[in-house]
Amino acid sequence: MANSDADDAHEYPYASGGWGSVKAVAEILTREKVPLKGAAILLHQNKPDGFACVSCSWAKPAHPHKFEFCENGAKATAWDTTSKRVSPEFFSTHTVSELCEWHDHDLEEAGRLTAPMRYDASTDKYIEVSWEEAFEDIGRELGRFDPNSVVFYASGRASLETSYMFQLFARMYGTNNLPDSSNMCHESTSVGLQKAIGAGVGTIRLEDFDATDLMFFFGHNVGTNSPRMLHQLQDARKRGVPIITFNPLREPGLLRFANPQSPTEMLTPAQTQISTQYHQVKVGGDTAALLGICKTVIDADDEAIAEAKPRILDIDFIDTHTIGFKAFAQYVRATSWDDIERVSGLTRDALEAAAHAYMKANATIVHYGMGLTQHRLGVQNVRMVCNLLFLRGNIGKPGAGPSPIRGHSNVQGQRTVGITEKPELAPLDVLAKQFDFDPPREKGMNIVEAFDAMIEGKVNAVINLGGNLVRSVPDRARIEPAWRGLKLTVNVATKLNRSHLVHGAKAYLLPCLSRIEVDRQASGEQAVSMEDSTGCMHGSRGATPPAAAGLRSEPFIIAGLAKATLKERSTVDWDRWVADYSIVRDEIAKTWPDNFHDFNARLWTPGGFARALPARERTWKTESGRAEFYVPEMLEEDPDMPTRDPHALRLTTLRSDDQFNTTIYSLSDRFRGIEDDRMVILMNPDDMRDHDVHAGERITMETIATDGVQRRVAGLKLVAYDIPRGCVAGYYPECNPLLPLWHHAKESKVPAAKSIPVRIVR
Ligand SMILES: Nc1nc2c(c(=O)[nH]1)N[C@H]1C(S)=C(S)[C@@H](COP(=O)(O)OP(=O)(O)OC[C@H]3O[C@@H](n4cnc5c(=O)[nH]c(N)nc54)[C@H](O)[C@@H]3O)O[C@H]1N2
Ligand SMILES: Nc1nc2c(c(=O)[nH]1)N[C@H]1C(S)=C(S)[C@@H](COP(=O)(O)OP(=O)(O)OC[C@H]3O[C@@H](n4cnc5c(=O)[nH]c(N)nc54)[C@H](O)[C@@H]3O)O[C@H]1N2
Ligand SMILES: [Mo]
Repeated sequence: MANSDADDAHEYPYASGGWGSVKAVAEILTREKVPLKGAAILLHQNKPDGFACVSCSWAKPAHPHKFEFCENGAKATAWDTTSKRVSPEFFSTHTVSELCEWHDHDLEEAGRLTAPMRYDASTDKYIEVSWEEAFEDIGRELGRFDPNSVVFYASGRASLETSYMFQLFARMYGTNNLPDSSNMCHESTSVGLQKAIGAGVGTIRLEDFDATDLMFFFGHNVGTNSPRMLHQLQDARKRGVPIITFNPLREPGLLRFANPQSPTEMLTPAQTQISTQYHQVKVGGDTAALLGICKTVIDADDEAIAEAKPRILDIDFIDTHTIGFKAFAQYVRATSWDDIERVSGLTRDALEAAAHAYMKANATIVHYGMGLTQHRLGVQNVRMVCNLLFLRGNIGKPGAGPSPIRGHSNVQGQRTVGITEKPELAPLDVLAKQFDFDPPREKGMNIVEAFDAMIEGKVNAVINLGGNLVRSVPDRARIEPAWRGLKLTVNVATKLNRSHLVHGAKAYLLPCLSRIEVDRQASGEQAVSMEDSTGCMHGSRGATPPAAAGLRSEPFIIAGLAKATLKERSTVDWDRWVADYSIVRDEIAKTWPDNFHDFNARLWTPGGFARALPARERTWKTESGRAEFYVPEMLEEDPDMPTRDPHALRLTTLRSDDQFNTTIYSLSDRFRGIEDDRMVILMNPDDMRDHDVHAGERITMETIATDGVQRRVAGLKLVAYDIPRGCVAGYYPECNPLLPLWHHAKESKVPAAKSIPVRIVR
């Protein structure tokens, strides 16, 4: 069983941050040939009047550090400001079939797209077209389809302004088919928190870091995926706040941090220990682990009552604000420690140690990421986080609350401005009045439903606002042929990726400005905005010249598509909106006055302006009007796991230190000590012995499923790793062919990418 002491972190050669970080930034600036002048733009990153980083969604403080960016944010900036170009000449020398043979990394590494292109079947090449031609042709095609056979996908990077225009375009066209990257990510949060606290988002803000006494970290790799947050963690640690981590892998970024912005820490070996307890929970063991903590707390409260001591539970909060406590407590009492230990892979002692810290703290935050949401029972995991918080009233008071750490830089904001396939989440009546049209009322398709429909031949076209779906979604071998069967694929993108090459009968590539770039329209330079992980809205202004004269902004492209498709059916003056984005912000404010009143006036508020969040004030917009406890359906998070099969392994899929989702910066993973190879499987050495394989061997992995479909990935090199027995880890997206489309979270339909039942092929 895994230990719970984080002191023996010395086996790792690197702390996150530190000199390794500085070196990695220098390397990518050189590799991408970012002009020196360009490197200076890093100083504008995440500043109140600068641009919002295109990487993660972590909060941007009112008083930023001089360098308010991290290694990975700098890489993302370098990736966009590269001096390499994929121009029409590039395509004239490479056929699409040839490019299909390229590695994903090489496709994006080739540089920024520069001009609108259409696929030409006779030459098997992309050829340049004018923007007008592209819009006209796409509009004509869309006019031929049933709107419900068209999917409008948004990857979470596009601004609030662009996203608002995109959903309005889709709805005026006639569909709620508005899936977004959230469907593969924090949808379990949107569903779970909505039911538990009546808000689909976390409730903490930056100031809560100063008031908290304890933080939990479940299944998020902060050092790689939201590194700027290390500053707040480090400050809290300096105040003596414990951090308790649950993660199957000992992630260096969760162990120690050397601040690359602090000269003293860089010159001396001073590093902050991040996690004070580190629990290597089994993959899929979090519900059981959380339950073990709850059990200790409830038992201690029973004892306190018996001995007439002060209560451990916040009984006032439970009585006034919640329902369902009794049933939950009954379930907790009835669950045996044997089951908790078996499923979590952690000892009772370890879980009691976590519980004791929890019982001492007056205010606790629970941070979590994909390690909780991407499971068959991912929604249950989120509800378990709430159960734990409710026991001691840890929500709606300073320093306490659930903290889902979002992915893409505006993924939370896209939802806030109407990108959703669920009609009940969009203010359709308001939109109907505001724009004098009849919005579609039937439910649209989420990602899993859209791909199911595509496999059945029921989808005609996909309009992608960013993203790389043939790589990011499950079941590659089944979805690629379906994608090729589409009549039309339209990709608004900055760089070439696989989904542009595996294309529909008619295919367009519409290259857009990155938000790092100056966006000049008729009324002058434009700003856009996004919402961070803590529900604060920020303005963002581009700082570098556009990568090419032929590029257009995302609002321009959406408006062009909308005009050509909707023609006289449209009641929006799209040209006016494109000329001046502040008009779009005024419209957003009209649709959601609570969140966005005085939007333009508040756009540059240092630290952002906060959305309305009733749960923060202990107002519960749930069905019962109270915060709702939840009784878990089962301890095990993966009902598909054949737990009695001795060959079965649980595969979790991860990001490396050198990628942004499907964008692979390099093949190495510095923190995990893996060099130049992403086709790897991390495995416990004892499991290797039992499965009769050895480190360095290349194996074929296959999915265990009863649907008759063979899902295999060959050429995976085994790496001996400190990971719980029975669990293995591989990289996303390389392992996605192993993930069945139907293996997704109940209710939220998030693909269960963190627990795939697999075995080694003999
Ligand atoms: N540099 C960089 N930044 C990013 C991204 C990126 O790719 N690169 N992606 C962005 C996006 S869209 C997102 S959603 C976030 C993703 O950020 P994360 O939420 O960190 O997602 P992953 O990297 O997939 O890793 C999840 C972590 O969960 C652990 N884990 C795996 N299975 C389990 C489990 O069953 N239980 C527990 N407790 N832990 C588990 C893994 O060891 C890993 O540390 O980051 C965002 N930021
Ligand atoms: N197995 C497994 N699968 C997963 C996950 C996992 O952990 N494991 N994670 C899931 C998660 S959390 C997510 S969020 C999804 C992400 O899935 P996607 O949204 O499909 O993928 P991204 O890699 O974020 O999209 C990258 C592409 O976006 C385009 N792009 C970049 N910047 C811009 C821009 O400014 N504008 C526009 N229009 N385009 C731009 C570029 O062309 C780039 O190639 O993957 C999911 N899939
Ligand atoms: Mo994500």
